[in-house]
Amino acid sequence: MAGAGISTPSGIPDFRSPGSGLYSNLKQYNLPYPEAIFELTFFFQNPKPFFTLAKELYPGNFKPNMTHYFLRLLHDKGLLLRLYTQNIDGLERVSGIPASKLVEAHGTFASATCTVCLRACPGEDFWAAVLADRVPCCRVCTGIVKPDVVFFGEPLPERFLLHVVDFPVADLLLVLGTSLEVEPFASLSEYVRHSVPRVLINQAVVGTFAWQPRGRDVVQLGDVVHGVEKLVTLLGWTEEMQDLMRREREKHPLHQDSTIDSLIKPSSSES
Ligand code: CNA
Repeated sequence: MAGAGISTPSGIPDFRSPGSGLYSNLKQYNLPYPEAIFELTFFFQNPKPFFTLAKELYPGNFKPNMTHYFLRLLHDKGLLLRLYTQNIDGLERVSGIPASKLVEAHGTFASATCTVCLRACPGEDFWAAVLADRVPCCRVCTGIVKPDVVFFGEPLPERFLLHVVDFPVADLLLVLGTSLEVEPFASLSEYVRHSVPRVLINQAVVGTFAWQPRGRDVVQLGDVVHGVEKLVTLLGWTEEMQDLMRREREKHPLHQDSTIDSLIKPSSSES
């Protein structure tokens, strides 16, 4: 299970970290409250803040870090049953984990749909508009096109139901970089058998690790990359990890050296 904390080392802020989190940095958008950026009612009134965020998360602006590549290595070794992620940045896909192994529980920017006629919108149309600071509209009916990111109150993708078959057969649960505050995702951490070790690597003790800990829980506090590095060393996988990262970084050089700073500090014309 993964959350925004696995992508902060790639330069994408999480939601809830005080000071650096996205929610505490959205004031300049005059949102009635931070969560409004992911609410349909607000989106239809003013889609601009959301599309500013979308532009920042344009595939290619950020690259996976060691945590994503560690999960990829688990897959290469045949050890990854499934990766349940709350992230919408697509870095799990970029790291080379196949879609069949992924449950993007809160959706993805990889596809987009018209909010009126529900037709799929070609990615190139959608991104051309977003990168030009225009609100993307459907070619057919001119309705606003929204990426397939799950907003508050929207149903989760059908693949989320895979948890019914995955969690009872898992023999290890890794929980990485999440506050375990968003349901129903957070409760997945309780669905592995009680004999199964659960490993939390996070800045803070969260969710059931805090209020209903189990005897075989392991908690590694601090930076997620540091925690993963430690695990990789203990497993004796350091060299393989470095080889994989070297190969992948050659394949995926950054399109541009961007950070999400421009979202946090928009130009005065936008504020
Ligand atoms: P969150 O609620 O913001 O929590 C993040 C957690 O990660 C917190 O407990 C932090 O302490 C911890 N954390 C942050 N950085 C690190 C680090 N370097 N090392 C260790 N721990 C760290 O995020 P969740 O994912 O739990 O919340 C669910 C929301 C966040 C989902 O709906 C996502 O779509 C959404 N989100 C996604 C992204 C992304 O795609 N990268 C970014 C921001 C928010």
